Amino acid sequence: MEVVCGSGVCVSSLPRSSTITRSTVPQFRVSYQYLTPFPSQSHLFSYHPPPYAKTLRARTTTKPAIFLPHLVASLQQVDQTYIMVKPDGVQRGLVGEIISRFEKKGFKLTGLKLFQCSKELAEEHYKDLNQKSFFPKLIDYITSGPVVCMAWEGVGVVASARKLIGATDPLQAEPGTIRGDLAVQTGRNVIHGSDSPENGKREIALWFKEGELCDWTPVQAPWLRE
Ligand code: D4T
Repeated sequence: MEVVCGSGVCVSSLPRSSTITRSTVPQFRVSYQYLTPFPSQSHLFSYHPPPYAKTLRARTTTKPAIFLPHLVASLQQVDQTYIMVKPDGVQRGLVGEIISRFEKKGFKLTGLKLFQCSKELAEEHYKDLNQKSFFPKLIDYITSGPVVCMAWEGVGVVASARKLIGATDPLQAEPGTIRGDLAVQTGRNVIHGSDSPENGKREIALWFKEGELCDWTPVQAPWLRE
């Protein structure tokens, strides 16, 4: 499979500070307006020339090709993650500290509520673990008091949130992570974060009702992403 980079000038080979202009990539006009997110991965395997391409000396390829700007765009995909301050985090007064870490990182909060969850909801949330010996204790713990449910949005938010949270066992979690700084035991590890973009969507749908999420644009957005 070939990566198409305009006239053979590979964008990733340019110095970081390079501005991509017609002079750096003379045969195709590459501009950031083509770096918008695409809904389907299939877009990575085709190149649809801009309307004015007929006037340019267009190169054709018969091989399946990944067009680099499309690939870059796919890496810019906005994801959602479900973050939950567990009952120990609420009881210990860590809610503000935890929210603050995600805010300071630059992710967007789209849902937030204090909530006493039912046994059924906790069991559905952790259904993948229902054969584990610790499952009954886990359900008791999650339902032992209110939790704070949050939906966060951003490019790479799922993986980044897992890094901010740290390892499941707080004693193994790096200092600087939430669990590394604020907890000492797996059974009281203060916070949950979705482990994949798919689970992010699933868990947000599970914990939030329609109308509880807020679609908004933070004023700081242009100061976070170019
Ligand atoms: P969550 O899902 O709460 O974000 O935790 P992790 O993703 O980091 O870890 P996990 O799914 O393996 O575990 C879910 C939950 O179960 C508790 N647990 C886990 C426990 O009480 N004893 C254990 O031995 C393990 C592995 C802690 C987190």
